[in-house]
Amino acid sequence: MMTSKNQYLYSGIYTAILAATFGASLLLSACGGSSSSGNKNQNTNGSQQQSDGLFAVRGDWAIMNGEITSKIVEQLNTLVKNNPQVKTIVMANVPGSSDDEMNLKAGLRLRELGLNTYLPPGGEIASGGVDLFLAGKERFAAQDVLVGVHSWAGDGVSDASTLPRDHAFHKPYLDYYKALGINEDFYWYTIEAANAENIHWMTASERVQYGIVTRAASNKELNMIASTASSEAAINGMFSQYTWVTSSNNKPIHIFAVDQVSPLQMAKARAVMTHYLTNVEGLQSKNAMSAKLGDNQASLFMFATPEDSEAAFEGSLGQTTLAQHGQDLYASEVFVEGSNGYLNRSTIDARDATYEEVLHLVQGHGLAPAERTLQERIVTIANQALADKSWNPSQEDVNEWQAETDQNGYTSLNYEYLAAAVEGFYGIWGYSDAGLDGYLGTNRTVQQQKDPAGLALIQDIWPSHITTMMPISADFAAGATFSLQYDAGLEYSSQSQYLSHVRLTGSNDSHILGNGQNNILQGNSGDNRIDGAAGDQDVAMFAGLKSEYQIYQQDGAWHVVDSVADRDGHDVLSNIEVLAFSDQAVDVNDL
Ligand SMILES: [Ca+2]
Ligand SMILES: [Ca+2]
Repeated sequence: MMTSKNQYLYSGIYTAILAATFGASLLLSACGGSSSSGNKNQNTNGSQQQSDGLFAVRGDWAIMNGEITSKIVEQLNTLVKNNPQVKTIVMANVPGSSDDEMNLKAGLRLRELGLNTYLPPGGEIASGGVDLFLAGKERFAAQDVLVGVHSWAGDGVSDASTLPRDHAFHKPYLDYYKALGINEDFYWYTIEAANAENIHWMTASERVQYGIVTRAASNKELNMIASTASSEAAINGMFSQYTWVTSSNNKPIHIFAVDQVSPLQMAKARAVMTHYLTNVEGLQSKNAMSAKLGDNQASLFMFATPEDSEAAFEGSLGQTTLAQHGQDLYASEVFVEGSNGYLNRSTIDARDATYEEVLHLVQGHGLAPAERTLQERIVTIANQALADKSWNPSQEDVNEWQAETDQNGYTSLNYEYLAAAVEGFYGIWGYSDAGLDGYLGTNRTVQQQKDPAGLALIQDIWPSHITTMMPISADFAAGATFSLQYDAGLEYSSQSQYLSHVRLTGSNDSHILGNGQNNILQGNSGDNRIDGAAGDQDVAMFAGLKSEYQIYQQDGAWHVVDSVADRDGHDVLSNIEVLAFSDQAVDVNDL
């Protein structure tokens, strides 16, 4: 009698949001649905991936993407047999099952194995996917997740809600929930919540009422962190945090971090890496360099200090295979947007090296080996910039860089030049009269005058604005407005003018001013003013379902008031065209 429970659809606006938040490659694997042939073909990872593609293993996490089929019990058994270390099934996007009978068997097996289930940031489960999630011994979730339920139909039944409650067809589900310790009220609620053709996204209070999750995800879990992301003991012992960027050939480009690196610093490094690897129409394709990074198992290693990094590379980390294609970055040189270092860079004795170090990884282990013609062009322009003194490193540095030859046969000189030119392009040195290693192009106007070939090079590869979502530090002060527009009175705005999408974190009552881009902006749990400024598709994002907010217009501004405490607060919006909730995006003209 078992039928299928399945439903999932994305609207266009979520495609844009997911692209900004996770990058295009992760977007693909997150964009599934029973009618899409995509989710069976997308997970073609390397050795860590099961051949059938439902699970991708990262240390003790198994990341699940796609529809549940009649093979689910077999897939689960294969997963734990081949990966006995797996403790948690991360349900990134599981839209439903095509075989409920096998799905419920798999759930009982999952519980028997004592596995946990996790709904990561942006995670979505619906229908049969929810049934499997409930089998987790411990079930935890990020805040911005979707849990969809509905009734079932089939085997001559138009809708389960039309059957009497003592009908035998209900029994397998009731027995299943009972075995898992879930109250049978949940089953009756699901078949009334929406018919089989529709879906009901559970509100925050419904998720609490029916015990969907047993606890919230911790900060580290939110960053998809595992202490055993790699099988190499040296890495396991050193790094407590892990995340990754998915390459164009669907392999992980690793980001490891020690305890002292904050989750937002990791998020920034990931956003910068994703930006470098995002395809933009009309510009250099990133597919080949991204695939090369994936093939190389490229790794960014985030340490507290340069001394820690040096000790690690001279020690056991240097012996690992991952270190062969590794790049380090220190917590002391990652300035999260809105943090003190970011806001007051001219007054502190440090600089934000995120763009530089992540670029070194992308170029050295992706671009240079995969795009030889482009790499040769970079070398030529670097030599020219050095000769005509638009770039002025010390002779000592030049000597040192020219003595270092990498795996691609290039010296360090061109890597250092490209970083200087990219930092100039994205305004990182806009407050100063000289950039990295004396690079004169501290803004695009000067870059055009002093280093036109360098400017043209960058504009052929990367877009004018950062394409990914940047988090703003929880320290950004209450009452202050984070500006994405250039303002001579705001030193940091030489850089922030090139951002497109930002989200406030923490709980301060701080504000955001967008720019001429179509911005995607998100407040924090405080009361925020969010201004999209120019642009005809500025989006304000909210964590919950539309039904959980009171929305009204007052004095020409939209007020959006969250009914769930400590989540989105009371935000006031101007020049915003779209409100994006976790279940739907709404044009303000339709409110
Ligand atoms: Ca805008
Ligand atoms: Ca808010």
